[in-house]
Amino acid sequence: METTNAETTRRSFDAAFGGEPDVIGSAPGRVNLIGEHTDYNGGQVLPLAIDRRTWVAMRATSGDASRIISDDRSAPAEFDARKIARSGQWWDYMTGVFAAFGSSDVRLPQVEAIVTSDLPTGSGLSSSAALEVATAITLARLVRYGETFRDLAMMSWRVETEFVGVSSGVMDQFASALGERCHALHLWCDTLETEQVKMSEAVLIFDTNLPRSLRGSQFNQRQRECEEALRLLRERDPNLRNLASATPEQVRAAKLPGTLEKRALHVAEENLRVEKLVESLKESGAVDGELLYQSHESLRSLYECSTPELDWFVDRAKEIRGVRGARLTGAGWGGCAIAVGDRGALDAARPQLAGDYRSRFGIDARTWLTHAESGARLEGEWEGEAPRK
Ligand code: NG1
Repeated sequence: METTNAETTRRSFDAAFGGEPDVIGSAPGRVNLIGEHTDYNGGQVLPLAIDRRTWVAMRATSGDASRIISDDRSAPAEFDARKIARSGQWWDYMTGVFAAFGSSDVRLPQVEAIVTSDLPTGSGLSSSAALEVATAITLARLVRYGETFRDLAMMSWRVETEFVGVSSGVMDQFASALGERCHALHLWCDTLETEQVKMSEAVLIFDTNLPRSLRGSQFNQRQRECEEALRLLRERDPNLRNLASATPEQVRAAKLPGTLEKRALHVAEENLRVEKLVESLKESGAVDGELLYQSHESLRSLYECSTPELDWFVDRAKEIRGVRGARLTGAGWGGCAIAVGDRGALDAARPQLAGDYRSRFGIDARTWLTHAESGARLEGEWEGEAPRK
């Protein structure tokens, strides 16, 4: 993918609309280090913002229609910023943000905007959250809305769940908005408390490039199973806050029907693993890789969201010297896995892993070496001005 940055975005804006944008904002994708399928169960997660991002350059116009162009050559969006309707198109992630601003007291101008990105879509790196958050901070600056990045992350999450209609937890938007360079974001998804945890290790992202056809239906089914498990656990303990706050002992003692017990055990144990991994990072600055392997095994056998391709990657990663841990990341049923360890070893292993994967499954994997990067930001001269982190 071509190099994209604030400057190339500014030039693309000039080429498309003539002249300078009023504001440029950007927001990154994310990978989750640990804490999988815990966010919508009120648990803890530990994502990091990655070094791939989406930029939005925007200018207010006096016309009576708005126009957004995307550099990936998908159809441009034309809409009335004051009368937003859901379209089922890619720009819903952006116009949903306009709708959210419009429902507060802010009078929105019409806009011209361009979107550029070096973040792959549809791979489980949260390109949709990046687009929502980049739009939210850019529009907030344009209309001088006094919200914090945290508020804008919440707003972006509501766009995803209520406007676009994808039910998910808050992890993606928070990671994209609040991530910091060389830190993972420890987020409690029930209280929305956050903590920055130092994390300077290299992360290899391995995209299995599998069609995620089962993901939607299976993900929704898991959410329903978790709700049902929580309902049954509450019959014994009405004060149980959420599924992630149940202890593994409590889950076992409840003698839930087999499938529900497996789902609930994964969530309860995974939540504890997040705490342990945070401890290991604070104590030694290194990721306890064993916890990543345990997380994967639990996702495979209890949550049943892995695939042979993801399992293959984790098994292969174990054989590489310098790799300390690996697991699937994101919802599963395809998508990405990660390996953490020595940067040189991870980088050197990429061609071999991709080649072996191709021989084994006949699919071209994509790999990226990444690290914790800064979350959403206003670019250039707008840097440091409201909205605030
Ligand atoms: P992916 O598969 O990376 O989109 C999804 C959810 C997250 C979280 C993880 C599982 C969406 C947009 N995101 O991530 O909020 O629930 O699964 O931990 O559905």
